[in-house]
Amino acid sequence: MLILWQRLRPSLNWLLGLAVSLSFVIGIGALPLFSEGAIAAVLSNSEPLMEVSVHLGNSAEELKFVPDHLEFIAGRRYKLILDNPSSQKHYFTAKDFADAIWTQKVEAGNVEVKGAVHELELKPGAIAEWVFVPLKSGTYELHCSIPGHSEAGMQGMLSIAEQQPA
Ligand SMILES: [Cu+2]
Repeated sequence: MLILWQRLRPSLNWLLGLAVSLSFVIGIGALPLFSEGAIAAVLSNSEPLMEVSVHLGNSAEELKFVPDHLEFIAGRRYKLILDNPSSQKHYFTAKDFADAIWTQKVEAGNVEVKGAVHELELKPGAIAEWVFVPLKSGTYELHCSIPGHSEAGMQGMLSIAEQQPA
């Protein structure tokens, strides 16, 4: 399953939102028919959406992510809810992590963004929801890219565990 996702990932990044037609676009011979079903299963409601929250900073203006370590399981679908309870803007910058997941969408306010995302900027009081499927297991770094913030402690770890056999 994981190997399948790893093989699919680059295609998915190019063709976000076109999951069902993917097999046709790439060529039926290149991908087994199973892939279409696998994507559909993850996108369908039968796959529960796991909600995880992370705060960028806090009301005491400490420069940290709360929590600063998040764990995901490959192949599941997540909604990561980011908010900024502090009075200054912060970034959620996780480029390698973003390359290890398939982003379905990011929702903020009345806007829904589809496509690969590597970094989000949250102004004070902002909330964003990032819906994605982790694909590649590993441990990835997270930081805020505002000068000085990472050095002051605004960094963290995002890990993706291999999917357990059913
Ligand atoms: Cu920051």
